[in-house]
Amino acid sequence: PLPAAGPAAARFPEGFTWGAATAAYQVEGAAAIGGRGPSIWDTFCRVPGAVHGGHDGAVACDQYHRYREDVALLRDLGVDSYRFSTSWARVMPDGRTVNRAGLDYYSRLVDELLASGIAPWLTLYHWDLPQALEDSGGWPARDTAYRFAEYAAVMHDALGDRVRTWTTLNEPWCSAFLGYTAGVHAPGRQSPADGVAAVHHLLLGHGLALGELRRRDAEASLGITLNFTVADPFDPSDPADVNAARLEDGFFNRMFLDPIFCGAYPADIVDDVAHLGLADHVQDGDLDLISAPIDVLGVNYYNGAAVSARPEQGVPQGQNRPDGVRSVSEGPHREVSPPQPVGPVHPRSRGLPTTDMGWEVQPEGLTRLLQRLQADYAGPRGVAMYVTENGAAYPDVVEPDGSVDDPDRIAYLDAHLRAVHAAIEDGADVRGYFVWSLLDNFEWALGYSKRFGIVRVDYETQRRTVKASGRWYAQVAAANAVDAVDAGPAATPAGPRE
Ligand code: PNW
Repeated sequence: PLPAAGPAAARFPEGFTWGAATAAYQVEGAAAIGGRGPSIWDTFCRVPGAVHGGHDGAVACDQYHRYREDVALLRDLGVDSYRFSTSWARVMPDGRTVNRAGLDYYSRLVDELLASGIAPWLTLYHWDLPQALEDSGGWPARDTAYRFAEYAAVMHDALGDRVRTWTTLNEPWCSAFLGYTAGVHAPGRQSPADGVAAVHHLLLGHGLALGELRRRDAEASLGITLNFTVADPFDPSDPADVNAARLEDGFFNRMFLDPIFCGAYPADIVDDVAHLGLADHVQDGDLDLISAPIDVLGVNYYNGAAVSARPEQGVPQGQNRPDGVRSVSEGPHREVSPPQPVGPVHPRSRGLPTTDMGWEVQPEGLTRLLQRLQADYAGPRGVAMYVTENGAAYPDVVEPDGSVDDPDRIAYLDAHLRAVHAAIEDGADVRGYFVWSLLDNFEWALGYSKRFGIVRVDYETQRRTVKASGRWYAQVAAANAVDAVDAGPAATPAGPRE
């Protein structure tokens, strides 16, 4: 057939991975079942005002009991890989002692995936620290990094015969700065010094865990997932805004990329945080562990931001952030500092369309990000990149017949996949894409109020309904291409396989 008007088909390289992602606390539920211990998110959810509506992950999507159904969904969608995280507190309820029943759950999940032809992509840490380890100091304490390495070893001993891709941490920026500096995520501390200490000990934990995994398994693909922004000065002619963009890029991106890929914290940021004691935590040999070679870099991208040294008129410090801080700033606990331990950095609206999170939709930022990572970090080290999260929250339209229309999500995914494709055309070594998320789920401080799924979850009945975006994604995965014909909000829902 003749190509339709509009954007051309974007065909992905042979063997490109099509996946979907979730995280343990956001989907599993069964918080008190099978010997699981409490994590910092169980505790945080009970702090009045911390989480929208007082929601928690006690039941979530009940994936612990419904994993067979969810794996069947993945198979019907035709994806190759499932990115999930394991709950440290399920496997080691006090952070130290192994709980067989917890390991058995992940073993069943992995077997079910493999039996369905879906590769498990395992993340060891997606924010749910065992509460016992928070009680002994949490990530600002060096000991937590050694406990994390022990946990990695336990997981590999149990699943290493079947799981071939392992990532250590998901988004340490969020753990450190949303959890320990802004206080909008668990454990809710508000300390710039704790945030900086947490950065180093999270990265040290990554390095130590990497060593344990590598020692056991020379063949596996090992890596880490980071979340990135693309920071532009709001007014490029204003040196104060240029400095704000430097800080935003420095704390979000370079503070993690530079130690991992270059074995050193960025010099400008080291100066900026000198008064917060970063150097006191860094011991001889730490940066060698942190910069040990990885095979894969997980790239999470939702949006970039224009930042300024001056706040938008009428928008107080710390609000209008790309992290949902605005939406959770009503409670008593929530009068927060911004996540950067050093400022001023104020995100400023560019008037772009926004998602239900208030995040600006900026697909070209993803192309620029991947180009930069290829040129400056992953490329020179021969590290393959995977987009491990990308997606959007939008309110669904549930039709009278129960079907779910989500044209905005299709448009978002279509535009971002084209942005990935453009980066690949330009030489970026991107090997796969995981949509966030397979399911609507517990969106952290925003509870169940935001829906990211390509599959809708009815939280009353736990019924799953594949949304129009899910059917669209299945077609894309099957074709290995974003097609001109079914692009954009006017997409016609079709069966999962054609
Ligand atoms: C990621 N930011 O969180 C997480 O990995 C997911 O668990 C989460 O559900 C998803 O994105 C959607 O929020 C982020 O402030 C939280 O830039 C905050 C930011 C980025 C990602």
